Amino acid sequence: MSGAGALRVADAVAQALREGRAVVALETTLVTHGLPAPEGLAAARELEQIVRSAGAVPATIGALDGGLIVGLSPAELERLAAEPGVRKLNPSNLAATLALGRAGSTTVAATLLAAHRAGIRVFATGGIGGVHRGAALSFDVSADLAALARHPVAVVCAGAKAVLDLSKTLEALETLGVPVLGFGCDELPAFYRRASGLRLDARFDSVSDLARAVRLHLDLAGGGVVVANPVPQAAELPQDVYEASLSAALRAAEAEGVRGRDVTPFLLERLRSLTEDRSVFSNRALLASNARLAAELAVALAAT
Ligand code: PSU
Ligand code: MN
Repeated sequence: MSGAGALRVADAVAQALREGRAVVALETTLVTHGLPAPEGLAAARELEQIVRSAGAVPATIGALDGGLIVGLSPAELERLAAEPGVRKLNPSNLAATLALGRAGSTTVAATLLAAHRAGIRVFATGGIGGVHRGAALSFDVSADLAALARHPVAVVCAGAKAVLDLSKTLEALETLGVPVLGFGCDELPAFYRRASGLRLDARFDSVSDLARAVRLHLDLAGGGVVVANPVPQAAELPQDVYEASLSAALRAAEAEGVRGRDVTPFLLERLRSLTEDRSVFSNRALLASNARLAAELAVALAAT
């Protein structure tokens, strides 16, 4: 282990970074809050394996025993997945959780922070957070957006979660100077669906072209970039299932008065039960696809 302050970088990750080899950061909120147990732990292990098979070193990130760990060991990952009451961490509750020595899983925002501090440039997740529906009244905008503006890391995702207001999310990313680069797509993907009707500025069809654009942005702008990779076709939720379950889940959240950090996990769990686990199948498939692309991107960035 190495690192300053609370940051603890696993030896394999630190060594790969020193040698300029490809490293991919992975988050853990999807393990503890995004997928039902035991799917979360299984997904985390699978993603690490995919990253390795594509020639990169995985660095799964989480908080345990007062440390922000970059590269959880298999035993630490298992502990985090099993621990009751794991906190969902973003930059606003990270330090307090570390100071109290409590366990925490990192959202995209907290993972970006840790990846940046450790010197990792590529990160794979499912979907980023963004502007929630009804944000005009609730002010609920994910900390992921501000973190994307601040940390020069490329986040490979299947767009923003469909439970969000996607058009406002895209507007906010533009305001923050965060590019959204489509990989094999012209529109912002909608997580469970390949398209949203919202056009992107740029499309790339090869990893080497994508890597060139990512490198230019990271070097020039000092902030992050979103790489939008649509869910594989075979794992897309059918349009009717998607629309019916999404509106029912949103109505339930409204009726039950769910607020703040609980909104995303609540909606994901509702979608799971409403779609009879098909949303979880889509989620697992898009995560795997994102991990593969992120590893290829990291390899391309390391090679030049
Ligand atoms: N996408 C998923 N499952 C998740 C998340 C995203 O399919 O659990 C998590 C990510 O960690 C993301 C977080 O950063 O939800 C956003 O939460 P909030 O909207 O409260 O910022
Ligand atoms: Mn929120």
